[in-house]
Amino acid sequence: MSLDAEGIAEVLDEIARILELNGENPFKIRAYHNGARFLESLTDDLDELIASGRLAEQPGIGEALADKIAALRRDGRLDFHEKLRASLPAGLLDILTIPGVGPKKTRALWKELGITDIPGLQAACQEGRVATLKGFGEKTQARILDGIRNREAYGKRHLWAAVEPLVETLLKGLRQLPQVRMAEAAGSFRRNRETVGDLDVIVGSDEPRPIMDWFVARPGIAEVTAHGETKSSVRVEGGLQVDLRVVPPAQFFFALHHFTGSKDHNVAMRQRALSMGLSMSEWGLAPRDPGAKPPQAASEREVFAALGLAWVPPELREGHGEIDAAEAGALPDLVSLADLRGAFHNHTTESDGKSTLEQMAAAAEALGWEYLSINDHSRTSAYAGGLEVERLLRQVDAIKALNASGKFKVRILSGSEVDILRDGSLDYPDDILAKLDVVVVSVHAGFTLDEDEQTARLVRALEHPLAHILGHATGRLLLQREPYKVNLAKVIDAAAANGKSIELNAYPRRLDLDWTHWRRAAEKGVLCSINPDAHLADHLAYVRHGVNVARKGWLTKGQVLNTRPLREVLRWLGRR
Ligand code: DGT
Ligand code: CA
Ligand code: CA
Ligand code: ZN
Repeated sequence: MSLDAEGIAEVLDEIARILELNGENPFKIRAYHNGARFLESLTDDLDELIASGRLAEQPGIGEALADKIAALRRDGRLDFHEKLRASLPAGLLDILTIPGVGPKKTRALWKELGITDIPGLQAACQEGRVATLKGFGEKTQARILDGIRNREAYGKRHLWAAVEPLVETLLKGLRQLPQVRMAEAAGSFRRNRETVGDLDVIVGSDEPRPIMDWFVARPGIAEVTAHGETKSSVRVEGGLQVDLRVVPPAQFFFALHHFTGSKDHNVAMRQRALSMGLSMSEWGLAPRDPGAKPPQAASEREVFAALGLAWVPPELREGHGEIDAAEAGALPDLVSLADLRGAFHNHTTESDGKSTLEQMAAAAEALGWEYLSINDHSRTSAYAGGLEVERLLRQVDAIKALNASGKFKVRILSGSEVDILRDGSLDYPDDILAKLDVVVVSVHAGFTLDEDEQTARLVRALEHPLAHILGHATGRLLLQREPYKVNLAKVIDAAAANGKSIELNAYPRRLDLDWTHWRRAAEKGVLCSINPDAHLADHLAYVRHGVNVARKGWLTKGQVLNTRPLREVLRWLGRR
């Protein structure tokens, strides 16, 4: 593969940077930069220059550089360049991509502090070592840290819950503009994906220009990456990209449907349209017969109706059989937030929570719940203030007393988030577990067991007669920590066989068990518990995120344990 002039210029610039990192002679370094600038501004034909031998005569080029350029043109690579690259620690060139950190600074970091990659640099900044270097100081150190953080943010997806506030302000602002007829968020955000790559917003209007101008002038925008007639893109502080498209109102619902996706869903819709003699795009539905009238849509429901389908809720549009279900009238009646009557798995100040038992009870009461289960950590999770048996029993008594006091109408259930130990046994003896209303069992250590061991461990915990609910089944932290290796099919089977519930942990960074597993789990008869894992009274509201994901997993009210009234829940728990 050969390189064009621009590609060759990039290689020459990189050679110059490596030479500078190696502390080479400045004239040599400049020669490569000059060569790169020459190539970038080249208007003559490069092949002709090489073939005629005139390349070496160009200002600032010379024989040696001309040979290298010719080799890069011919082979697309250069031994000299590759050897230079190999002479450096692998992560060193990455450091150069941080704004304000050039070759000189990078060389100092490398030679003085032994820093050879970005994680090493970040750690050194956090420890304050970079500020002590000659020519750096506190300000530079802080700027480098910011640069690293932004670099990460830019490359990353974003938690759904972190994007939501922006969506709300943006839609509110758009809908107040006189030119805006309709405005909705689309894409992965509308589909309730747990993370969002970029945010897609669709507006219906006949007057796009002022909307575009308004959009790119929003506060909190770090960079305007496109400002067009009907489409603009910005990067907001924190790194999220937002794409805004304006379409004529008559196209709005077709565009909204198209840009909601997913791609797989769109492909299936387009195939269905074709089989009906229609071609489908973001512009609308066009009949193959030129004499026929194109279908119109005054709502998204009418887009689906034009294809003979019931409206598919956006969260189901993943190409997982939703179109067949829509055709058969077999779409699930999805669970909603209003269906919840309480929640399990909540922490208090007794372990690592920040709100007291009474504050938690008051918050649950304010939500109109019938019950709230307190499940502080067990003794092995000492790092999280796990409760020794004595303290757990005192908490059970305190909860009894609170319920008896009549201070709150909400019924507090006593429980624990009991550690599943390495061998799958539980962290309290059975006679203690038997005193609790709700036993949530969770893994908090031993993430590195191999898949068979981890699976056997979870299965054993689920077989424990006193366990009720498996907490955060895979231990994942979205955008932070991968799930541990475990055979979820076997875990789901074990839960079904033993009549246990699996949690849908509603903490925005967990949302574990993942939405992709719920349909199968529910079909096997596993009850879902949508649990906030609250560490603060305000966190009880996280159940909202859990409901979003439960809907994405096709779950109905009947498949979620905490939609049931207290009486039924107590019966299910074996506490009546
Ligand atoms: P993201 O941004 O990675 O979280 O995921 P999405 O689903 O928001 O993807 P994005 O922003 O690339 O595109 C938004 C929607 O637009 C996508 O779900 C479906 C539609 N779309 C985009 N590109 C294509 C395409 O090449 N083919 C089809 N059929 N649809 C597309
Ligand atoms: Ca998107
Ligand atoms: Ca997009
Ligand atoms: Zn936990």
